[in-house]
Amino acid sequence: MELTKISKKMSYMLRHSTDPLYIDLNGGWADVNIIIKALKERYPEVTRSVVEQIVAQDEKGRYSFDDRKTKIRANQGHSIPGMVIEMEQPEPPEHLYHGTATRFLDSIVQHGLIPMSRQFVHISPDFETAVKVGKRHGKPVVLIIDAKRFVEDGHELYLSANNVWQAKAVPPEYFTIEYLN
Ligand code: HQG
Repeated sequence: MELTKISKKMSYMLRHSTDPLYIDLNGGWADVNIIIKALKERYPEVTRSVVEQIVAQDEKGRYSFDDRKTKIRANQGHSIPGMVIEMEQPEPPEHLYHGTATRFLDSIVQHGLIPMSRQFVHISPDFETAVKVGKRHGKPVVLIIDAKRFVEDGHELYLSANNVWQAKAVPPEYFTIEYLN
């Protein structure tokens, strides 16, 4: 069974679909049965146990069930306007990391980090993860973010349920560029 393809479709529905049947803007929760029904239209083999398997095995922890397992949500990465996902705001470590591609650097240095098509700029807890994220876009480069100073200066920094830090924007004075060999 094509679990990755099914997961991509589900991720799209939970993060980007504007069909109000699927998702509650307040919290990002969707009814599991509605999601299964929608997935079945494309992948008839989908059952509740397939969805449970995808949630349990996702290598980035992209999804959560609610306590009763009647609702499901993506933990981060949404683009739906007005959707509010509950996130913690723990004290950050001194530094966090944003992986990107060298071809974006000119613009990033000029404008700072902005969310582009998502609701938030995604920020990794460690350097290696940032390199992986950057590689998705081309030749990777890592921005080292002064997370502690960023928060001390009054900027909001959130932590998603699957350990991805998120900010509305990161101005250039809060990062330095670490080129990779
Ligand atoms: C760049 C994956 C030009 C930004 C990963 C990034 C991650 C700018 C790209 C998650 C810019 C947006 C997110 C500016 C930012 N000018 N480019 N001013 N500001 N950018 O994919 O962080 O598989 O939306 O550096 O694991 O790469 O979706 O964000 O390169 O956690 O679950 O614009 O996606 O997770 O790209 O990745 P993306 P991202 P999932």
